[in-house]
Amino acid sequence: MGNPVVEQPAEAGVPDGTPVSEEVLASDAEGQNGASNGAVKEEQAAVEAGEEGSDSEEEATPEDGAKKKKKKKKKKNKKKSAAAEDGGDGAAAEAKPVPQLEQTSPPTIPVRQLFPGGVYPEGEFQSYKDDQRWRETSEEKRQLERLERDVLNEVRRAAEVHRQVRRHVQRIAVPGVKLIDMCEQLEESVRTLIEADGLKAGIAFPTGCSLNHVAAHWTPNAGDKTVLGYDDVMKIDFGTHVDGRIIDCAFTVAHNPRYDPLLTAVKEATDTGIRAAGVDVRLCDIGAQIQEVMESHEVELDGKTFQVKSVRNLNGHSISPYHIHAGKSVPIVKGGEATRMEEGEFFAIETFGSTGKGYVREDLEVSHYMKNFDVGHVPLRLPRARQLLATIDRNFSTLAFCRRYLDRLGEQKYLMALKNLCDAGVVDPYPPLVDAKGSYVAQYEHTIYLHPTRKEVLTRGDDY
Ligand SMILES: [Co+2]
Repeated sequence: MGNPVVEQPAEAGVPDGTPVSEEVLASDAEGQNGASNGAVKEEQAAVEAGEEGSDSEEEATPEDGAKKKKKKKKKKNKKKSAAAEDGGDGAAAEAKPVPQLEQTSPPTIPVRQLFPGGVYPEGEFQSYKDDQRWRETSEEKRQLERLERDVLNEVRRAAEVHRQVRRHVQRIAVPGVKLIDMCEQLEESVRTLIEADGLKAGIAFPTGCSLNHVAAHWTPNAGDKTVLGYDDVMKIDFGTHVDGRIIDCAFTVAHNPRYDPLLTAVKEATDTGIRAAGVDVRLCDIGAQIQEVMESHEVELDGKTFQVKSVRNLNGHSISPYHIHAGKSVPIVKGGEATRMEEGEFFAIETFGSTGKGYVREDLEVSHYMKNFDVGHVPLRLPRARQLLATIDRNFSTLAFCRRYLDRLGEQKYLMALKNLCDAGVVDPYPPLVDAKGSYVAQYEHTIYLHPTRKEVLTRGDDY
């Protein structure tokens, strides 16, 4: 999910945290536009199998391939010698979980049933840079890593649900599809594959399907008739969670090949951010590298050449349980904060490239809302607002939701009560974020985890 920068210079900033205006809330805009030796061996086996298995399902994306292979070569030698010291029999473990059943199309089989062993596929591992590389062989760090195995396994289940659902969405997101139908299919698939259960597992936030100059935070409200067109650039941004551990991952759909250079720019920018990320890395350094790559690209549309701009007031973010924007922002331009990433943190690395101003403002009808994470109990006088808050607490807690999610719970005529909750500061609205009309914005996003030893791109797939 997109994270707008809060502190912006005077210039028409995004009024994050300001009281909700009537206009923003109710406006009916014109639609959108263990410690045992065995565990060590298992790990080594995993590494080795990953290196040797040329036909493993977890291959890198084509453009990453060359680099990845090079890295792995180096690692391989190191690990091999470690395994030799150990007796070198690290071959036993089933390193790569392989589904025991084939997913249907559309997807209907819970991911848990596809992996009866209860072990879910790992994401793409990347080594930290130079000064943090020692972590990979540190016994202390490796021990710490074993302690988090079970939590990470469940997060990987959420990531596998994301991969399988997006596979399907990529098939149905064709010109002529009604966006509301596409979203509902996507959301139903997530609920089924993750075995949605109250706050224990489910959808993590509204399905973004923002078009063209709309960068983020747009999903259809009830009755919306928007249909995908051949010339549209659509950002599909959806989230899954298990026990509040959120997977936040997005891609862009564009059928007209004229946008390919724009999509390539953003994909490379996001991969640059992921490669730059790591324990002790300054957030501002990541932003500078992302911008450098993003803005080295151009795209020609209707005979005019545009330099692709990083959208300067959108950024990636840290993620903690039930808290999508947990406090740290990962800029996508230079000049950001010097705060550092830390071991054990989850981050959504997302970048947005635009042919417009490279700056977004709030516009259009609101669909996205989220309870303020830091607000405690607020006494509410109006019974309707109290009742709506009970529904929100029970079904979403501090996870983001949209109007359609309230509709399907049977809530009716709730807009005034929702506005009351926003005015009281209990809930915040997240209006669509738009660049200049006529411009095009693309987005790619992955969720990463900073393990004690290495980083893991949890949401990596063979698609992006
Ligand atoms: Co995000």
